[in-house]
Amino acid sequence: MNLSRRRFLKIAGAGAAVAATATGGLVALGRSGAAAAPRERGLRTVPTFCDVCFWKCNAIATVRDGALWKIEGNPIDPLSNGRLCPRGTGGVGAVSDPDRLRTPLLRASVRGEERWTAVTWDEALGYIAEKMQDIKAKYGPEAVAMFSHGLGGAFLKHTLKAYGAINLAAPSFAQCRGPRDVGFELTFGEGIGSPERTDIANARCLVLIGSHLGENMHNSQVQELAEAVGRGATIIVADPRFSIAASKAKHYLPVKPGTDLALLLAWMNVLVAERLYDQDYVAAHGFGFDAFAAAIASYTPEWAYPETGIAPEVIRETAREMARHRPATLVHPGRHSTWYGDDAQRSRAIALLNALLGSWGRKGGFYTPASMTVPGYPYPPYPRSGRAKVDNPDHKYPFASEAITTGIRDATISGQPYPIKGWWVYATNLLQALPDQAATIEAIQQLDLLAVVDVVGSETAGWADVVLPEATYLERYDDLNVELFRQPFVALRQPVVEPPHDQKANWWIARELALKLDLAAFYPWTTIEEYLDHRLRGAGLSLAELQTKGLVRGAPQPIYYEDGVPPTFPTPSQKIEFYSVQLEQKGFDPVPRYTPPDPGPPGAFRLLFGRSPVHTFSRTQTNPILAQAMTENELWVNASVAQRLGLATGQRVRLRNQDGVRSDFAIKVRATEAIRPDCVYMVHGFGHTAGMLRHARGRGASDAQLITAYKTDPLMGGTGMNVNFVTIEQEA
Ligand SMILES: Nc1nc2c(c(=O)[nH]1)N[C@H]1C(S)=C(S)[C@@H](COP(=O)(O)OP(=O)(O)OC[C@H]3O[C@@H](n4cnc5c(=O)[nH]c(N)nc54)[C@H](O)[C@@H]3O)O[C@H]1N2
Ligand SMILES: Nc1nc2c(c(=O)[nH]1)N[C@H]1C(S)=C(S)[C@@H](COP(=O)(O)OP(=O)(O)OC[C@H]3O[C@@H](n4cnc5c(=O)[nH]c(N)nc54)[C@H](O)[C@@H]3O)O[C@H]1N2
Ligand code: SF4
Ligand SMILES: [Mo]
Repeated sequence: MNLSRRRFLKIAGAGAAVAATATGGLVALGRSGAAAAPRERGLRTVPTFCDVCFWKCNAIATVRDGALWKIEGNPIDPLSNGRLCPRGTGGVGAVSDPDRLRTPLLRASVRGEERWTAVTWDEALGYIAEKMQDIKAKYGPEAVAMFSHGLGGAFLKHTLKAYGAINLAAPSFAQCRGPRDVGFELTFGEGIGSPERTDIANARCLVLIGSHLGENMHNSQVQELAEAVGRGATIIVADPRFSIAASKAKHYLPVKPGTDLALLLAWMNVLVAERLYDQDYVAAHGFGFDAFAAAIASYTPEWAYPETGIAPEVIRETAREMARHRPATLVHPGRHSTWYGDDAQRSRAIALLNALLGSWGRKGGFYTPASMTVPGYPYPPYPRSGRAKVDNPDHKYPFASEAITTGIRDATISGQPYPIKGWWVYATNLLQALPDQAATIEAIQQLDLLAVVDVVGSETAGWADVVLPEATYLERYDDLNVELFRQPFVALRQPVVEPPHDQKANWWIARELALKLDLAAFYPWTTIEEYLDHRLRGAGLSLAELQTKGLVRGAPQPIYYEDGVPPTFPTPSQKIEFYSVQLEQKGFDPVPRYTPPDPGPPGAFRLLFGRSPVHTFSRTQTNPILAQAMTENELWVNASVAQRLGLATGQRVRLRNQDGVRSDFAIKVRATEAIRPDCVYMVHGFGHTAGMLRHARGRGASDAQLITAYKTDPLMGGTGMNVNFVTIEQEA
């Protein structure tokens, strides 16, 4: 197909399904629904799994008279135990969201102006395929990169790999859990994964460092935290902000932001100096303990006090409390761990503290997850590339175990080590998820093609050449979820209702694209049902069974050392590495060493951010049900600071960061004792600027806009984002 821009504009004239203005007020009219079918009557239920976040709770949706009515937990689901979080229940609003994309859109003006032409799927995918073939001819297939987040990207990744693409990344590594997984891999040989292998259910002492469970609503963990509190487990929370978790804690440590590594080293110092650690466990499984002990000998609680602001007695008392309950003392590894740029080493210190407590592999600590064997679909092999990936040239970050989004962005800007000319963006809003928005836009300006697949018109979609509207998770099949958890299971996502307009499922988009790229050999199946049934039959199951039950559980397996799991540590020494020779060989500290954080400009506050229990990142603000639960975010400011600055709760302010960037929109002050005076805090995901997000635009402030600075982790390329400082400006 050869469609020029002119032809598209003509189509707009004829089809005219969308009217848009440069100021961003897009009115998507879409096509009218299909010819009226006889209306469905009565109630029916459909099991599926949630996609409002990546915990993937199994759910049962109820349809009443043909319309989606409610979503509840699936009682046979070990993840949700039959109960969803507020976002999962509010997922109903994803279907009725008034800001949904309705039809494919082609850019009709300069990038970022959000002027669009409505086109057919055939035209949109034809245009993209032609651009991709041009890029391949000029620069090679490696010049098309893909960013995605979540399970829904699986089929598009498959098409792109078949095309020859090798640069594929998700923000869940370098902007989220990467440092944590690398820190644990360096120590135990294995990462934490998702869902986290944390046995909160059986912990007698739970230590949360930042991890704000209760606001971070990852379902199973929150349920287990509530149970742990109920049965009197000791909770220790270190957080500059008095979080919901802190309100349940026996010990709350209002640690100075960025000094957690000092606290961790001092805790380890106490455990070793007072010989409170699990000596049998360390003797049996540890490598390099003596060198480790020598390296941390100077990190006493008295040393840590001026760094962290936590009194030596409190550090000693909490360390002893941890030792009292070991090995059922779980120092939670957190999830979003890209904080200060020293994050892999901080996470390694968390791993080492757990190692001293003997909690890895033990009940009440970290279990060994179980999974079922469900074979993949037999595809032809992907083409092999002679080029290296662009995100981590010359292994600059030697311990990066996944691709680095910001590395692909850097390569797109510099054209080095080779040009990147196309981006596919699936279910990620790069402008809200990556630090330094200006750099993301600069990279986009180098592209010949930016194709975005989303359910609503995100900021990133606003910069696209082509925007493709996806059916929501309640309107489509996805790939299977073969879960790694305490109890193994395989789960199915399946359509509950039909997409209301011309939205399509990712698998359909991926397959149609492949056909247009002459890659039919990579799609031996025609319908997704065929694909899913083939995979399930390989595991002795069937699609029909999963359609009825939603999930099938596998046989229970031992998950603790004490129940027969063999302790194995796939590190170079095959032991728990208290001292890391591989780090030393690459020029890094073999035992974590503390460097104080940059204090920031005088008079400015460190900008911290986190989660709301009723929203997910920047993806739920247009959902009418969840928007009603929380319309905008607030700025937590210490009460005495607020008084000094003459700020009252509810007053609207703007923020200006160290680089002079001023927040586009005003945010309400929440003056509170529940935060330290040296920092401010907001929930991430608000302050949308996209014109297409008519119902979320301008509500609250965006942390992402103010995160112009970031500090890169030298071990693995993660972007520490808690390194920005703001001053508060009163609105006239
Ligand atoms: N400033 C700042 N940056 C952060 C974070 C932060 O707290 N603050 N958190 C970091 C962390 S921990 C993570 S994991 C990442 C998260 O990063 P992302 O996953 O990129 O999160 P979102 O910004 O919510 O972008 C998700 C996009 O997917 C779209 N979407 C939702 N459902 C569907 C669907 O079914 N199909 C398609 N095609 N699209 C869909 C949404 O509309 C939205 O545009 O961000 C990281 N970056
Ligand atoms: N409702 C809801 N739940 C979610 C998500 C969501 O979008 N919505 N997203 C999910 C995802 S992908 C992730 S990664 C997780 C993120 O959730 P967590 O892994 O819990 O993320 P953190 O970055 O630890 O959370 C921020 C907390 O850290 C504190 N903090 C900030 N700086 C410091 C510091 O220097 N030291 C210490 N000790 N604490 C500090 C903040 O005050 C805040 O309480 O949440 C998950 N759960
Ligand atoms: S934790 Fe909540 S939003 Fe996430 S999958 Fe489970 S129910 Fe859905
Ligand atoms: Mo995350």
